[in-house]
Amino acid sequence: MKGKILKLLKDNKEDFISGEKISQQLNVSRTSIWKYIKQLKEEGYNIESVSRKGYRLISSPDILTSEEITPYLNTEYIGRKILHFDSIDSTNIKAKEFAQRGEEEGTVIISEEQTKGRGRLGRSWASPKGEGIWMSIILKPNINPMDASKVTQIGAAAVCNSINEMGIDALIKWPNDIVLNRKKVCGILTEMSAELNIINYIVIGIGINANIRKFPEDIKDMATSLKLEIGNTISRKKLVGKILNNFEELYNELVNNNSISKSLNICRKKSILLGNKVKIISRNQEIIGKAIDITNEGELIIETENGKREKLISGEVSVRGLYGYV
Ligand code: BT5
Repeated sequence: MKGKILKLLKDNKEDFISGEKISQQLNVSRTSIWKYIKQLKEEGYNIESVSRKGYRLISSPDILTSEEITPYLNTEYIGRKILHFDSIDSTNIKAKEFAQRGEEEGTVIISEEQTKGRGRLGRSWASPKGEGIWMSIILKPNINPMDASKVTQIGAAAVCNSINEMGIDALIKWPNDIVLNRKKVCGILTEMSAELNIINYIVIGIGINANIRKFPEDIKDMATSLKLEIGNTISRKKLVGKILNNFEELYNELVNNNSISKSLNICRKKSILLGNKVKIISRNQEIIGKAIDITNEGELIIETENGKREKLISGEVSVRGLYGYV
């Protein structure tokens, strides 16, 4: 009901809408309307109330709720349900709990802040309040569990495309980073629950440093935000809308045609690695070589100094350039 009242206010932004009209249109009592308006005000909506005239929405807060994101969506099922939190440990952890309990494919968990944001291999992810996009999408594809890492490539392509659509020239560092001016602006963490042959669910967590102004000392040299690079505050809800739209289109190719060719084309075209010398750091060794290509399966091909070619599956290794971080 709160969402419906908000929609009425948004649709009548130019004028006051009377309590009576809201009550008639939504079949809700005047007292309830008053309570919902109070809640909306607490969430940061600036709503003018004038007796005998009614209510008028003056401004909306910059929060990533379903009501704020839905107007930017043209998806069928991705993001049609958004669960928004003010502060939680990690959207991936929450998404896995929901997926486990039967939550449908496409549901998105977003939090303004994560207190235990997670990176790969138990690393942590800085997720300050209101300054980033910390979200996870629940997926239930009918694909081979071996192909789950392809979802990371889809996510990277969707994020990179969306940032590019905002006129910002981001690149992809295989397999899971988006990079701007040689610093990390986004990380992706794909997690899965599966049996031998079937996937129970996949959770793809996307963390974007949208409007972060200052980073902790330990990552300040490798991390950046869109705001720091372009000098403007960006609209987080618009960017979330774009990402979910792009994601659905690219993900549909995987579920319908068992292919990620569109995503891979973006990953290749926007790769910061291809053609460059890179250092592969795996658990027990380091390899130096040239990044040659990304295969149709999403693996990175490296040519080592003795001319040998190696295929790397995402998640297996970290890739760093020889100079600096990327
Ligand atoms: C990643 O791991 O890049 C995956 C990050 C995924 C974060 C999202 S946010 C929503 C969802 N919920 C979660 O709990 N996680 C996902 P990895 O490649 O392992 O990189 C982690 C490393 O990046 C850390 O060890 C730091 O060095 C660095 N780092 C931490 N926070 C960062 C930030 N905000 N921006 C850039 N780099 C960061």
